[in-house]
This record gives sequence, C-alpha cells and structure tokens, in this order.
Amino acid sequence: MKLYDYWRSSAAYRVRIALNLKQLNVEKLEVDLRGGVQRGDDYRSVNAAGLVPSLDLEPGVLRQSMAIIEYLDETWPEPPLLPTAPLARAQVRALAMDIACDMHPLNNLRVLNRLKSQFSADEQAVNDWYHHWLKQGFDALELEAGQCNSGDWFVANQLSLVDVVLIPQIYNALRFNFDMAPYPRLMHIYDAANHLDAFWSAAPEQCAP
Ligand SMILES: N[C@@H](CCC(=O)N[C@@H](CS)C(=O)NCC(=O)O)C(=O)O
Repeated sequence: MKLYDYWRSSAAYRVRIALNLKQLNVEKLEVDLRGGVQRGDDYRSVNAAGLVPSLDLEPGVLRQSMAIIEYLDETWPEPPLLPTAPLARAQVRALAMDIACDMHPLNNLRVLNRLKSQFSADEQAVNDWYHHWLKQGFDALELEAGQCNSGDWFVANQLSLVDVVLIPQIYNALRFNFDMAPYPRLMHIYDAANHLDAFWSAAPEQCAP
C-alpha cells in the first residue's frame, strides 16, 4: 500500500494514526500542498478532488480519510475503532463527523486561500475565521466528552474513531494558537493519546520530510 500524504495534513494524520494502530507499514508519498502539487495533473489522476490523503491499494485507490479508516478497520479489525452495537457505532461515527464534516472543511487550506483571494481577508481575519469554527466545534465536543466518559478516551473509555479524528484537530488548533484551556476533557484525551506511540509517531513533527 502507498499513502499519498502531507505531513501537516490533518486528514492524512488521521490515516497515519489508524495505520499505526493497525501496525500496517505503507510507503509514503509526500504531496506538497504548500507547493500546489495536489492541483497538478499527476496527483489529480490519483485523486480528482486534489485532496490528501489517498491510499493506493495496488490496484485501486481509496480517497476520503474516513472511508480509508473504515476500510482499514474492516480489513484489519484489531484494535477495533468502532464498537460492535449498531447504535454505539452510529454514535461514534456522529462524533467523528462533528469534526471531519463540520469543523475541518471550514478551515481547509483551499478555504483559507479563498478567503484571501475573494474577500481580501488579511492574516488577522483568516485567524479569526479559523478560531471561530474551532470554538463552535470544540464547545460542543467538550460537552459531549463530559457526557460520554471521564477516562482517557472520548467514548466509554475505549479508543475509537473519535480519538483518531480528534487528536489531529487539536494539533491544528494548537498550531494556530487557539486557546484550548476551556476544553480540559479534550486536552486530557489529547495528552493521553500522545502517550501512545501510534499517535505520537503519526504527528506532523515526526513525519516532516
Ligand atoms: N474530506 C477529505 C478532506 C481532505 C482534505 O481536506 N485534505 C486537505 C489537507 S488536510 C487538502 O488536501 N487540502 C488541499 C487544499 O486545500 O488545497 C478527507 O477526509 O480526506
């Protein structure tokens, strides 16, 4: 398998965590997002949307980090990233989607670039935008996390897809100087997860080319 990756991509970071948890080795191909390689014909022949990650299964390419992670989980079930019962599975997926569908896309590189090119947003305005959507998402997640569990993981003291998606989102928030102090439950999960090699070694600093 080959992972089309970018060290700072949080969607790719999710997949790196899942691969590590499943103890799967892949060849990594760096797609330089800052250099615009994702918009070139070569990469678009792999992923027409021009987004990372993509997982080349040789043959067949999978895109969309959540689909990739569920594929990995179904193919290599240990450790499971979703509970067994249908209701619990749907609840975990919903929490992961709160991040992957309702937070992350609003602060994607191409959205931030569009704010600058279409609305002449300066650095301060882009930062405010970024922080606004982080606050909306994290305020809700902190409440959810308090209701779900008080242990090291988001749901029922069991590592799950939510943790795999949450940790990269918190990493991004810290990188953009967002104040995480109002979110002690989320930060507890972040710190606990980073004690595991599968999370720590997937972090951008460990994956920079
Ligand atoms: N829903 C997609 C999102 C992928 C995505 O947005 N990737 C970002 C990096 S985190 C990207 O490739 N951005 C390139 C760009 O904005 O030009 C997934 O989960 O795979």
